[in-house]
Amino acid sequence: MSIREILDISAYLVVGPENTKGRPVATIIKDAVAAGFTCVQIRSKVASACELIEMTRQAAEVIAQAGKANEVVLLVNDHLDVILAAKMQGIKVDGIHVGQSDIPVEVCREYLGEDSIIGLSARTHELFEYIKTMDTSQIDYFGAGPLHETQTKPDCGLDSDGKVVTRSFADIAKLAKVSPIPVVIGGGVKLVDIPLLAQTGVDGFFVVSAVCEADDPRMAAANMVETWKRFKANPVTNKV
Ligand code: TZP
Ligand code: MG
Repeated sequence: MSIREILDISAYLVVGPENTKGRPVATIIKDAVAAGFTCVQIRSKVASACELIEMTRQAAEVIAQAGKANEVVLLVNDHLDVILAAKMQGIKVDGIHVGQSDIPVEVCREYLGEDSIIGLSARTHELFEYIKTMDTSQIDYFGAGPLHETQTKPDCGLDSDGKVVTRSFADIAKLAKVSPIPVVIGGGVKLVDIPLLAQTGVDGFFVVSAVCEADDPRMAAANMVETWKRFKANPVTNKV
């Protein structure tokens, strides 16, 4: 079965060496995967291509060691070249996550082939326009947000007036309803947000700091996964 068919973005970790409080990226990924995270994206604005390839190798190893190579998806942010190099070295990397000003989706698809995952992020209001006007058939999911302003990516949601525009649960629910492809929401997401987010109808949440900066990343990840599952399974009877 194609990795695109088993894609599960319900609990999605984004991680790079600048996010882990000095702890190895592979250790954080190991904890998150053990706790039930379903998707991992390597994202770094400081690491070199070589370092990114090495991080991807280690991430693939810890996912395989957990017995989840065909279950947990491994993606790299932006760097198509890193993914191609990693694949040439036999590393199991499943696809790319790009923003609207990164390498175009069509180019990613051409180089990565039909059996790779391509995620695209954009501001929530831009996604409404995108859905109306663009062909989404080459994209596997949308990343959107921010739910809250976040120090991890201070420019997330920044408008032309220099103000950060966050998204309401109502906006997110509307996006979930109109999107032809799965939607994952992030940007300042913490455990306390999970119940309402799960009830918007989106397919998942993504986090950096809530797990990567936690004193106990495994416990933080497990609490988020458990809460998400609980509120997805039974949104009405659970109390927020
Ligand atoms: N893309 C949009 S917001 C964001 C990314 C990578 C960072 C989210 O980080 P945090 O720490 O979960 O707010
Ligand atoms: Mg990008």
